[in-house]
Amino acid sequence: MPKSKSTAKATAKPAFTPNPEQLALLPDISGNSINGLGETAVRRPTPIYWQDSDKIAHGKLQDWFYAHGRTPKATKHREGTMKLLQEPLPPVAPGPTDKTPQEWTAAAKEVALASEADRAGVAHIDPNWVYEGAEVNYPWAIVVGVSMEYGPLSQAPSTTTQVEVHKQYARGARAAVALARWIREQGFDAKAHGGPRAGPMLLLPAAIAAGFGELGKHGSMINRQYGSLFRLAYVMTDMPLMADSPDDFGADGFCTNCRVCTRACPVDAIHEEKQMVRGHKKWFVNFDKCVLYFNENNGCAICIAACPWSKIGTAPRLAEKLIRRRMRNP
Ligand code: B12
Repeated sequence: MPKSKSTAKATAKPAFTPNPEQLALLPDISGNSINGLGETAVRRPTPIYWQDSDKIAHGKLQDWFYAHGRTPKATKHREGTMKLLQEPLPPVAPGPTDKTPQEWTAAAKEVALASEADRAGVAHIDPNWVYEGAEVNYPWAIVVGVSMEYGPLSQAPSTTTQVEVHKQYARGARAAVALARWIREQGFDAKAHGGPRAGPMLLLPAAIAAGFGELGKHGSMINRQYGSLFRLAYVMTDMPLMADSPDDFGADGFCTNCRVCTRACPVDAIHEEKQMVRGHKKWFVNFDKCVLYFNENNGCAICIAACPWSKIGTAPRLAEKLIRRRMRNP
C-alpha cells in the first residue's frame, strides 16, 4: 500500500539519541508504570518528578536536569519563585467575617484577578488527586491560571521558551501567595503552591473541576480563551467556598481527530488513543520518552507550542465554532 502523505510526514523526524549520561541514570522501573498505565483501579498518583530527588525513582535524572538542563535566567526565576513560596505567610486572623460561600468565592476570585492571575476557579479537593505519601487537610483548592506568550513559546524548544515558562511560573506563584495572604487576613487557613515544584497534589484534575477546560491529547489542558498556553498554581484553604463546574466546550472531541501534537513530538511520546491510567481512560504522554528529550532540550514544550489552540486569537474562535456545531447536532 502506498504511504499516505500524513504517514510520510509522521516518519520524517530526526532520530533523538539521548545523552548516555542520562541513560545511565535511568531507574529500573518505567515512569509509565509509576504513573499507572494500564491500571484499572482508581488510586492516588505516585510522586514522579519535580519532587525531592531522594524520594523519587527518577531523582538522579532530575538532578541531571538541574545541573545541565536550565539556562541561568530560568534558574534565577525558579529560585525567586521557590523562595517566595517558602516564605512564611501572615498568621490566620481571629474571628472570620460572616459571609456566604457565594460571597467568599466571588471575593477570592476578585483578589486573585486583581493580583496577577488571568483566571481563577474553585474545586472541592478529591483525595485521589493527592500524591501517595502527602497529606492534605483542606477541603478547597482555588486554582489560578496565568497565560504564556505565544512568541517565545513558538520557538520551543529554546532558552527563550524556557525563560518565558519560568517567568509565568513566577507570576502564578505571586498570584497564589497574594491570595493565600488575603484569605488568612480574613480569618481562614490557606497555603499557596505553584511554580516548578509539583506540590502535594496533581493540578490538572483540580483545574478541570475548577472550570479551566479539558485535558488535551498532549497531556496539558486546553482553555477556551488561552488554548494550551497557560500555567497553573493553587491555594488550599478552609474558607467556605462554592465549586465551579467543568467547562466542556469540545476540545476533547477536537483532539480525537487532530494529530498536530503527535506529529510534532520529536520522540513520539504522545499516544494517539486514550489509555487506561489509574482507573480513568484519558489522553496519556509516555513519561520515559518525554522526559529524556525534555531534560536535554530546555524543557521542550513543543507539544503545547504546536497545538492549534495556541496560535494567537484561535482558541476563542475555535471554542465558539465547536459549541455552535454541537448546538446544531446535539
Ligand atoms: C511531573 C510533571 C511533568 C513531568 C512528567 C509528566 C508526566 N506525564 O508524567 C515532565 C517533566 C515530563 C513534564 C512535562 C511537561 N509539563 Co508538566 N507537570 C508535571 C507536574 C509537576 C506533576 C504531574 C504529574 O505528577 N504527572 C504524573 C502522572 C500522574 O501523570 P498522568 O497520570 O499521565 O497524568 C497527567 C494528566 O493526564 C493529568 N491527570 C492526572 N490525573 C488525571 C485524572 C483525570 C480524570 C484527568 C482528566 C487528567 C489527569 O495530570 C498529569 C499531568 O502530567 C505538573 C504540576 C502538578 N502538580 O500537577 C506539571 C504540569 C502538568 N506540566 C505542565 C506543562 C505545561 C508541561 C510541559 C508542556 C512542559 C513545559 N515546558 O511547559 C510538558 C508536557 C509533557 C506532558 N504533557 O506530559 C503544566 C500543564 C498546564 C496546562 N495548561 O495544562 C503543569 C500543570 C505545570 C503548571 N504548574 O502549570 N511535566
